[in-house]
Amino acid sequence: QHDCQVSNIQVMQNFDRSRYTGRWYAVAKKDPVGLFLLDNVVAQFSVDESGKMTATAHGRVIILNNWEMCANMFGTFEDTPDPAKFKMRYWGAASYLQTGNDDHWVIDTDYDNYAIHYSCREVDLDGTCLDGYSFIFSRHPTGLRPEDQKIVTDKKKEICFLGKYRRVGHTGFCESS
Ligand code: AZE
Repeated sequence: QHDCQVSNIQVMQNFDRSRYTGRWYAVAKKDPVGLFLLDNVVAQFSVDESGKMTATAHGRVIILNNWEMCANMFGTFEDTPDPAKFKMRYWGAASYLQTGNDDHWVIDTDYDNYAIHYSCREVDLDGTCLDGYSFIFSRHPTGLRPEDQKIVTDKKKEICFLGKYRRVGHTGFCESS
C-alpha cells in the first residue's frame, strides 16, 4: 500500500472543497528543491460563485541572498477528474516572488482540525517522487491536537515523506501584512 509510486498515492475520498475553506496554519512542511516559504505560513482557501477554488497564502521568505520579507501569494486551482487533486497556478503579489504551476493534492483532512497536502513537482524514472513538497495544516495556530498526530504520521509514511518534515514556526512575522 505504500510503494512510494506517485501514481498509487491515495488522496482524500469525496473531498468537499466548501468544507475546506477558511484559514489553515502550516505546522510542518517538507521542502522542495530551491527557494521556499520558510515559516509563518498561513493559507486561506475560498470557493468563488462559480465553484472554483482559490487561495491566498503568506509566509516568510529570504530572497536575493539576504532580503527577508513576507511573501503574499495567490493561487487558482484547476479541477481534475479526482475531486482531491488539483493543478495550482500560483504567483506573488510582487513580481520578484515565485510563480508556478504545481500539483496540489489533499491527502487527508477532517476539515475541522488537520489537513495533509502533497505536491510532487518531478516524478523520477522509477515512478517515485524526485522533487516534491508537503504541508501539514492545522485549524489551530497552536498546532495539531494529540489525537490527530498518529493519523498525520501514518499519512506522512504513506506519501513517503516521513522524516523529511520540519516544524513551521509562527512568530507573528507576517501578521502586519
Ligand atoms: C500553498 C497554499 C495554497 C496557496 C499557495 C500555496 C503555495 C505557495 C508557494 C509559495 C512560494 C513562494 C516563494 C517565494 C519566494 C500550497 C501554501 C499559493 C509554494 C518561494
